[in-house]
Amino acid sequence: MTAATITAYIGLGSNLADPVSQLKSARIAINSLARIEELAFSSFYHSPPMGPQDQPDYVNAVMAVATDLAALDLLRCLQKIEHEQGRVRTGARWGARTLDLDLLLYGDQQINHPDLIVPHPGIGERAFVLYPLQEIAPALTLPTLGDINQLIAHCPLAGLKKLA
Ligand code: ROI
Repeated sequence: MTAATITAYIGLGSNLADPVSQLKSARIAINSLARIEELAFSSFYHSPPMGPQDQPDYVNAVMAVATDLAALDLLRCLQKIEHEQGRVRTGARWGARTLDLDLLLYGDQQINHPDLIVPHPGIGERAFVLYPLQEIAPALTLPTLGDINQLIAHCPLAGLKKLA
């Protein structure tokens, strides 16, 4: 990778069609992208749905990668993997999904683009993002949001459980 290598964090989530397999396949797909290298991958976490409750529980994880892809190019790659793994956007906001890949952080950059907001909105309050993120980046400072440990201190587990 070039000198312009950035550490990015990707949130993975699924609550349909064997979520653990969905996340394992997504990890393989991300690793087979050009110009991306995995740095770390968290445990899998079981989490009750945030938002509408009439949907299955989720499995979530967070992955750190080194990349010299531009943030929007990385986003497009992640969206392509979502579609390849059968994600259908039903139009229902916050509904069940086979695979959700969120670009959580891209180095220490703040991005406000019509297609991409980084840090990903809401991550400061989401147990299913913060706990796996802390597992792989225990000393992280998030742009605009601050110390991961401070965020965790104010974020109840909300039923989040690490899978064995
Ligand atoms: N809830 C949980 N627990 N995990 C998710 O990944 C997740 N993703 C979403 C919504 C529907 C907001 N709820 C979630 O997009």
